[in-house]
Amino acid sequence: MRPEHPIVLITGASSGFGAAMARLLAAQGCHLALGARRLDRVQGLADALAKAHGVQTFAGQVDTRDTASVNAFVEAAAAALGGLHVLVANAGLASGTFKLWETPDEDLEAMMRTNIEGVVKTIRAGLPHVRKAGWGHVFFIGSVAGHQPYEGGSVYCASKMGLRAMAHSLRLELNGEQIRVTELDPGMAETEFSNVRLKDDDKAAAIYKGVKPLTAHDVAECVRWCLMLPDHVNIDEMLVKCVDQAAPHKLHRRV
Ligand code: NDP
Ligand code: 8X3
Repeated sequence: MRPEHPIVLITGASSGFGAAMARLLAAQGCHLALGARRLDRVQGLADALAKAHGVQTFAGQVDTRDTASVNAFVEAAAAALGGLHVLVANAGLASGTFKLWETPDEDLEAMMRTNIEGVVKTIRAGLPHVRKAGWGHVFFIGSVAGHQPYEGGSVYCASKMGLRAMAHSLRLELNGEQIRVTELDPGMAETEFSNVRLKDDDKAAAIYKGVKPLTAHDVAECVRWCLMLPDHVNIDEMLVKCVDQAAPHKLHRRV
């Protein structure tokens, strides 16, 4: 049965989509477990949201690439909050814009380990708690890149296509249980994503020049909507782009 105040675990909550989801879901009365490598950021956010909304929060340092780190974070979160109902596998990144044959090992590993392995490790650790609760929801944060590959994005696009496969498989594997599985695939949104990808703030800012991209709040609103729908309704996939982006590389720029 749906709890009055679902307990939601979000990875990548120190920035962008994850932080926006935390803000929006705390305002809905959800209790929150927030994880990222930058503990100061998630701790500050967790403390502020607990104070502002009277919800319980837990903040933990986690590197989703590392099994021991993920397991410790998830177990500490579940112990502190009394279980888990919702998992948001959001932590992820693109690293570089290399052509396939140019991709350095370091960037290849960063993307595949975070976007594929990190998602598996997060859900693998959290799912026993969700199943124990008997009601839950798992969100995979994919990308338009998982639908339409583009030049300079082969590994990132592959990781997000792989994530789509995992979401499909998990939904089949959980059929018969009251656990919804949603794959949310945003298009371009102005967060720290491009700063991380390009390692250059000026180049990152140029990506959004003349365009009105999605905001992190827009994406968080999609999660809130999927979560608040009646229990028998599952949004399998949601592809959401700003109006200016008809396809990853088909952008309407005003300047
Ligand atoms: P941000 O860079 O703003 O946020 C990424 C978050 O992931 C940060 O909180 C970061 O925290 C966390 N993270 C990265 N690596 C790890 C790790 N190894 N362990 C734990 N946490 C990690 O980008 P977005 O909010 O935009 O990205 C969130 C998700 O959305 C990603 O999966 C991205 O691929 C996807 N996405 C983004 C789009 C965009 O245009 N912005 C569009 C479509 C999808 P920390 O560094 O503190 O660990
Ligand atoms: C991020 C959006 O278009 O840069 O996933 O791949 S895009």
